[in-house]
Amino acid sequence: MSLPSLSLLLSFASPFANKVMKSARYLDIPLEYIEEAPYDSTERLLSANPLSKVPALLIGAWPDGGSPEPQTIFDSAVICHTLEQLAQQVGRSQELLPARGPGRWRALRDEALCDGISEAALLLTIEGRRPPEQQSESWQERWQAAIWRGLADLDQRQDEIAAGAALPRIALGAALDYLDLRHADRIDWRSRHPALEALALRP
Ligand SMILES: N[C@@H](CCC(=O)N[C@@H](CS)C(=O)NCC(=O)O)C(=O)O
Repeated sequence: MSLPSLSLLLSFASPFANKVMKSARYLDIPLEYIEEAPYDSTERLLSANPLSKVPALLIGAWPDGGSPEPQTIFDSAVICHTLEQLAQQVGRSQELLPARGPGRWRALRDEALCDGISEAALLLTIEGRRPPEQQSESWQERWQAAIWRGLADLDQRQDEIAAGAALPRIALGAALDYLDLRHADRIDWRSRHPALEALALRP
């Protein structure tokens, strides 16, 4: 069995797209990248995701025919879980998450935690682009506090996470990359949580 054609609509700055790109590399699945500016809401993006968000995955034709119709998948968690299933179907041995049981639930929780850090960091970016007089100090403090609590929680459980599944560590790598890209001035995570560098997976 071979893989269908796989195209990822993405913005290279998006932490969620970064997570999907890293996961695909980890699974050794080739993706075609199609750059989209999500805030332009192009027809192509809207037909893939009515929410106008990246990343979105276009699953095209299967080379051997007789397989499912082309379809689009979002959001990043669903895309990563789908890529893992495709990888298994073609006999790849790498695993993003345990198949079932408490190990899977813990990994999904920690994927959500790292995605939540990325989401709070994204909200900080968007807020920072509003005119200064419209920016809310209290929301920015709340998002920053959520980021710091999330990072501290991962740091405290570093042994458990290091011994666990790949996907939360990939999602952490994407979140930390995004913090460096957009918020290096105010979120110096390396000083407070130096152990996170080695915990993050960046295939
Ligand atoms: N939960 C989604 C979040 C995706 C997301 O928020 N993407 C941002 C870019 S980083 C976006 O496309 N925003 C456009 C918008 O909100 O209109 C995921 O994991 O894929």
